[in-house]
Amino acid sequence: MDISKSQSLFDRACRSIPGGVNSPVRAFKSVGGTPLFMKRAEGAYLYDADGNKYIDYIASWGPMILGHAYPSVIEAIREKAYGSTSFGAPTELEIEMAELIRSMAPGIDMVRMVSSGTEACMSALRLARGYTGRNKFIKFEGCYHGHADAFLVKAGSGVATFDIQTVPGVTGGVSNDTLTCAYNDLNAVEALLTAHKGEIAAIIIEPVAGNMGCILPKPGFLEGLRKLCTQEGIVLIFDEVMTGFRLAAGGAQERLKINADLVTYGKVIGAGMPVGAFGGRKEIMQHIAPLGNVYQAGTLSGNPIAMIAGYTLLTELKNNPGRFDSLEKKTVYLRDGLQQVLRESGHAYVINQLGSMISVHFSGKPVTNFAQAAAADNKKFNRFFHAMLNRGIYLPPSAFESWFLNDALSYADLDATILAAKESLSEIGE
Ligand code: HOZ
Repeated sequence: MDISKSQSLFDRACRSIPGGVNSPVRAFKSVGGTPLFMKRAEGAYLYDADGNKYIDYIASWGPMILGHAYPSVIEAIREKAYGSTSFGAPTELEIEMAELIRSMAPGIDMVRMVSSGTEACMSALRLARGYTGRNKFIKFEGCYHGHADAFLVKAGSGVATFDIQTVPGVTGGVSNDTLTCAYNDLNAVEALLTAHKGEIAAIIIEPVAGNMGCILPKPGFLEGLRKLCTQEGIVLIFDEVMTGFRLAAGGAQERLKINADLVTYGKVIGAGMPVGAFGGRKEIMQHIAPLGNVYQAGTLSGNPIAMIAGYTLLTELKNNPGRFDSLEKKTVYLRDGLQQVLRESGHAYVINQLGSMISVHFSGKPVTNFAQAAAADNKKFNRFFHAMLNRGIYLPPSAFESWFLNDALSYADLDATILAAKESLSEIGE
């Protein structure tokens, strides 16, 4: 495969952009090789600068639920842009967007728009602290809630991919208030609550984790967190940046039938435009400025282009709930096909899947937390990644990321992916 244009773009990028990329995971640093520079994408396919075509399993890390360049979304953006790209003043569309989110996601009395998932999580944490008057919070090892200082402790995604133990620049003063324990370990949470009685403002969690590969909550785990939070007056925050409007119209809350107190969303609600939001119970949300004193603001918040893109995508999802079934059927088809070729290959493997999130860990043991994900043969994943890429399949360039399916994928694409996996597995060696 000729990737000479990507190679020369990367060389050029490295002269002006740190590491040649604007977000670390996409640098391919852990899997090795040259990151591919994309030119365009349509439906289920990505096209790089050299004109190579790939079946996409990243979906811009979640939002392209119906595929890239979805016609009604593109048309809505085009039309809206003629009316200006930003006002810094309120618009009716923001109310419509808030009402739409409330009508789809359970337990959202009020919602505040921001510009990214990072902002959503950082603002939700500030709000939880302001509301409870407490400083500490619990996050889970391998969960990633964006790059705000407080969350860069035992974080997943790029922090795990590059094995960064402590992030220079995050002060002890900040990280001392971040308590961590293993995903799916309710006893560890209880121990932290006992040790820090009355000090914990929030527990934040990805209800289905997507930043250490895909990892599912064990039965009873989220229910246990819900109960503990209610008992102790702790704000339960679901980070639904990946799961929101993907696992169901009402996200993980609907799919898993558990309500959080606050929920954070990201790129999905902008159909891939830079946007995020946090919302939840009125009793808590009313502490946000200008109703309350927990300050949070942004000129780009509620940006008209981001709003119309997200509004169009979410409306499509709301009006066609069959799209979630279709997506899930495709994911189960892929899972079963991968399972068969993995079994035949003799490689030890674990596939975790829920809805349209799925990932493969090369491990002989169940993968239910970060330590288990890290103990898998991730060097083998890196070889698998390249073997798949050479066959035109674009997986996340790290074992610590979930794969995301989009509904533009055809069954022929899935068959091609399964065949590529079969060939790749025999190529990568032990
Ligand atoms: N942190 C993102 C995945 N969990 C990757 C972002 C990107 O490189 O676009």
